[in-house]
Amino acid sequence: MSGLFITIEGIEGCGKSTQIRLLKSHLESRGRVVEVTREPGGTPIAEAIRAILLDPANSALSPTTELLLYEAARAQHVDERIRPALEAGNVVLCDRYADSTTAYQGAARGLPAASVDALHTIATRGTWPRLTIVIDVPVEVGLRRAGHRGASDRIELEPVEFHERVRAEFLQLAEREPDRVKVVNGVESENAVAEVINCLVDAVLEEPNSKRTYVLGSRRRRKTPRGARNGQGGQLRERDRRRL
Ligand code: T5A
Repeated sequence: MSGLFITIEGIEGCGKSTQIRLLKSHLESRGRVVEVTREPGGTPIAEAIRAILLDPANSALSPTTELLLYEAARAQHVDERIRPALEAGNVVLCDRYADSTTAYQGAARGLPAASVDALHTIATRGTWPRLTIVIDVPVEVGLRRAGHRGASDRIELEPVEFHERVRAEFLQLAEREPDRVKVVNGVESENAVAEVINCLVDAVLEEPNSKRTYVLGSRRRRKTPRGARNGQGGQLRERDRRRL
């Protein structure tokens, strides 16, 4: 694949959509064809799954069902939209991707990391971003910004501690995969945040094509041992990965 896959992550209201809009213009000014998409969603089927996932009326959704629905939406999105765009040589800017599942369903809901990773392998078919930008803001800032938009969705209604666990996991992801995951301070002004992101993206654009897409089996692994979060999870994960 010759395209460039970039994902933007962070807690609710951190400024992802705003920065994706600005980054799209920056990339287009450099002559790149850019496809903007989001998760959950990005295709009609995945958007239909999104409606189920975010509807506050679906409070009975079990954590396992939630996990499987996010991954099902992702599988459709990868096959129908992300891989074709990358194969066409485009830049794909995706508002959230598999790291969100690791943070929300894994760390915050407490589902086993081994199961989450195994489902990532199936849903992404090894399609991983070259660059993931985590826009970091304190939870109260993110929720306040998100709150200005009006009615909260099902996940925004989770308690503050849930969002703190999400934020902590995004920061840990950056420590575990420093080459792929970069943290940007989202409390700065929109333009100041955009400037930092543009620099990070420009650095990747200057790399040779061969470095640009990530395959799960070759992701640069964590400094901290697997299973640090979930006890036996580390061993299970390695077993699962070998089997898949
Ligand atoms: N989810 C998702 C999972 O649980 N598992 C998964 O696997 C996946 C993929 C998706 C939900 O699903 C969950 C996570 C989410 O809860 P969503 O509608 O996509 O839902 O919600 P969010 O991703 O949280 O998107 P938001 O629209 O809430 O936030 P954004 O895009 O981060 O923020 P943005 O850019 O819309 O900005 C929010 C407000 O802040 C202002 C903007 O103008 C806007 O008003 N703002 C700033 N203000 C001051 N300074 C800045 N630097 C600012 N940047 C933006």
